[in-house]
Amino acid sequence: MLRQHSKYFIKRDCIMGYNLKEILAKFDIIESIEPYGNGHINDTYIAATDNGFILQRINTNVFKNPEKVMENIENVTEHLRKKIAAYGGNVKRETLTVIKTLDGKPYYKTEEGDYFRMYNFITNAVSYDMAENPNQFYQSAKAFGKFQRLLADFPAEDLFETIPRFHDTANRFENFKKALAEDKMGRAKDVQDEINFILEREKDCSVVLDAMKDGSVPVRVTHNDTKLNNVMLDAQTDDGVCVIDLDTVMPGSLLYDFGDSIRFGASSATEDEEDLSKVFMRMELFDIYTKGYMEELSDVLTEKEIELLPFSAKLLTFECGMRFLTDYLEGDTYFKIHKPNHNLYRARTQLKLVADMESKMDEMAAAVKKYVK
Ligand code: ADP
Ligand code: GN1
Ligand code: MG
Repeated sequence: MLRQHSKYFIKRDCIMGYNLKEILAKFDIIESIEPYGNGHINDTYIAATDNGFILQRINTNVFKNPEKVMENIENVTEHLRKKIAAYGGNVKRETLTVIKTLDGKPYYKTEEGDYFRMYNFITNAVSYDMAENPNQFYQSAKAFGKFQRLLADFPAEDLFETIPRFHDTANRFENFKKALAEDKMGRAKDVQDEINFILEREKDCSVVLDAMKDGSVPVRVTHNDTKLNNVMLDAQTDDGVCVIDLDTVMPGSLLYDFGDSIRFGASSATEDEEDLSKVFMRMELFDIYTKGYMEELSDVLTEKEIELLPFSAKLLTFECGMRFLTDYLEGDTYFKIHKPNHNLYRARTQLKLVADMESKMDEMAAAVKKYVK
């Protein structure tokens, strides 16, 4: 929709009510601009094509403190840049670079209070909503694993919690129950099966939280949003190039990162597939992701982390399904939707995946075992 209309709006230097040409000028860039990407949260635009720039409007409904978000991202990318330079990598391609405004700020705040930021465009690289072949998914595992390794010595206490309790699944469960009790839109009556499916699984919510409390699962600096489309792969070789979407880099568990990657990338279908008969977890993709991740990280994983890898896939899928259904019950205020009932379709794929994963826990554990050194 947005794409169809973009040319019309570009003629007026204005997209969706934002005068983006004027905003680009604040970063000292005058180029053509159009909507870009498939993220659910921020508004993303591409400015020019060759060695271009990515302009994003930060979603301040989701990120209440965008200035702190940018402070985190500057600190994290600075840390990554030093590491990449030390091993002789390409600092312009292997991490995001925040482009400052003419007055030296990492964002531009409009008079209306919108926050825009600019990144270098990662050239000759692609992000996928679904892997075209298993190797792409394997490469994404290596990229996220490497990201984890490079940030292992980043001081977690220096990071601002951009979304409090982001992967606190027990708290997500409470929020779900609240949305259900309020039933603002009168939608609960139509989704009783999905609701019951979630309510039956309350006990799963605290497993990782408890393990973090007793220390068997350590707190690490994690990405927390490790969807396949948050990593750029080389357009020719499919090698991992750059982990992007750094808004939620926060202290967390490595299980969140592993689990969320499996949730999204090991599915046989897209996140919003309406035909549920097409949706299941592809065991060969779970296997190859585990291989790539373990190649990068097997020496740092604790015994408990290894034990919980299969469970984390189910947990993060459950959590995401619950979040989609919560948003559906609340009237679609969090995730961007592109059609009626979009969040419901998304919730259904996640719950279908959870059920499938439950039947494959032993197979997943066996796959993990193959890659433990
Ligand atoms: P959201 O938080 O909404 O998911 P992202 O930061 O993930 O936003 O950006 C959305 C999409 O835009 C990504 O999936 C990717 O395809 C593209 N993108 C984002 N940043 C860059 C970049 N620096 N270079 C190239 N493409 C990018
Ligand atoms: C959102 O921003 P994006 O599209 O990469 C969401 C994730 C969800 C994901 C589901 C900040 O990710 O937590 O898992 O959608 N990001 C935020 O697709 O809430
Ligand atoms: Mg994204």
